[in-house]
Amino acid sequence: MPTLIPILGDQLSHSLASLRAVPKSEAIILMMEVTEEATHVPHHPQKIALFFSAMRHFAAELREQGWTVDYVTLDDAQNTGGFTHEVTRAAARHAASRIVTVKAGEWRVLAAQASWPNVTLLDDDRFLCSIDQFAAWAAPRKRLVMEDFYRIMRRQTGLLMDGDQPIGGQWNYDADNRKAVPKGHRFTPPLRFAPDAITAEVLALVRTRFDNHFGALDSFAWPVTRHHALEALHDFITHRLPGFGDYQDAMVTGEDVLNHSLLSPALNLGLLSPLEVCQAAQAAFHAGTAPLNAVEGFIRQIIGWREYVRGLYWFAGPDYTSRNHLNAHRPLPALFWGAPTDLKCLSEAVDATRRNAMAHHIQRLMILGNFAMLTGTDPAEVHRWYLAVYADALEWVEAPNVIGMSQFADGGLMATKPYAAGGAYVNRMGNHCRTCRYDVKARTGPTACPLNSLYWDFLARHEETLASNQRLWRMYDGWRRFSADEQQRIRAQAATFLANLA
Ligand code: FAD
Ligand code: DLZ
Repeated sequence: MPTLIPILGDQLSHSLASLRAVPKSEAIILMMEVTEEATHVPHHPQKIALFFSAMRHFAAELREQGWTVDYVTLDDAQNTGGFTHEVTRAAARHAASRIVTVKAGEWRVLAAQASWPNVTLLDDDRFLCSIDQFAAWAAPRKRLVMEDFYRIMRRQTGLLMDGDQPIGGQWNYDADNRKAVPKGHRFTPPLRFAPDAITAEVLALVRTRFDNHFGALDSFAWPVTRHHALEALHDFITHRLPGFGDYQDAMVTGEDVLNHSLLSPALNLGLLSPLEVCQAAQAAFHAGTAPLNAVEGFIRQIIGWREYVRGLYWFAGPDYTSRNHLNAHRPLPALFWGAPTDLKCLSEAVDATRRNAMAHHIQRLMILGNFAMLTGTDPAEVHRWYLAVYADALEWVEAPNVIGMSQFADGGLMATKPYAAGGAYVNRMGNHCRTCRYDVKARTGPTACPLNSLYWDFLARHEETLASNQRLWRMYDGWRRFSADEQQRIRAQAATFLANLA
């Protein structure tokens, strides 16, 4: 009797543990397009198309390699719309004696998998740090400092190491990576992948079934196969990695990508492995085609942040996404779904999200996340929005970044202080303020940048909870230096803005 191997949409790796565990001759692979996964949050149409197209291409590759694949499409009349029913149906259809599958990257789906009959759940070993290794590191610690974790990963992988010491003598070159983009600087646009027949069919399906979801579909150009993903990697290493560090935190009106890699969707679907991506970057450093600050910065995002947030997600437990340390209960403002806003930094970030199912890190953290936190938006709603709109959003990576890093809703498990900023930060890191109707220098008055009053109002509102945080002393000192009248004007300005925020 055959063994059923369900493979989920973010498990598209030919070296997947379940494919190694069962001989081809005994295996029936099951892949399922299910409504529940596409709608439990209203995913961006490009994200749904990316997953379905990559899944269909992966199934075709497996068949070419001689695997038997049972692929249930979304429009299959028998499709029940959920993983558990589809697995049960397939187990009966194939008279499977057992089910072998890799653990999902989300508590919700893991719980469903555990309910499948006669199932063996295998660890997902496509990460450099196992869940157990992270837990052993995290458990005795009071604070989970990413930099400490990162150094362990550097030593463990040997990336950019000279024996036991970091190449170049420093572990971290972040201080060199905050440059402003010179006026007129040209970035090389990333490779775009024109839809083939499989993708075109998926795009038509998604257009029909999910046309009420937020986001544009026509601009779809994501890598959907491993072959594509390797081309995208090569393109990044050649054209954008050399300048990756310099402008890592920059924002430029009209530039969606800058020197970012756009590799997160391919990494998170399993089309690329984190180690091969880092090794390609390291090779560019050794070949002299990319400087150390760029290569170290890039590798740190992957073996540092990416592994760290994954470990933290599982370490923190299944209730992590309902944490709300700052007691924030405002519904998500309509501008997140494209309602007009005069704040140029926000309209740029939301529009990039709508067009591309993507926004770069600083837009996610310091524009959208900052605005949500300053306005006291419910972190659970913020989390659901991020999970829905980004092509790379899977809960294990999205939730710690949103709940922990951007909303401080976990009370400091991840970030040592809230990433709160007023207009001065946005002005320093990019050029949006130059074409914004608001005056970034003003705190109050009809043309004052709303981020300024919101920032001070946020600090004032949370004084009891946050003022003892050493990293915020300077900010609270600044607040206390304002006269009582000025404090009152600032808070009134913020209150008016919040009252009008539909
Ligand atoms: P690059 O800037 O080129 O970075 C290279 C790679 O490093 C990325 O592809 C990614 O794999 C990894 N990386 C960088 N930063 C992080 C990070 N903080 N956490 C984990 N990996 C990181 N990343 C996701 O993959 N999925 C998400 O759903 C997601 N949600 C986020 C939400 C918020 C509020 C914030 C602040 C960050 C989020 N990130 C998420 C992290 C980061 O913004 C994206 O990984 C990055 O923007 C992807 O674009 P890129 O591939 O061009 O990244
Ligand atoms: C994101 C996504 C979507 C939109 N659709 C599917 C699907 O139809 N079938 C599938 O196997 N996976 C899909 N995924 C990815 C899953 O949501 C992801 O595998 C789980 O959340 C576990 O991380």
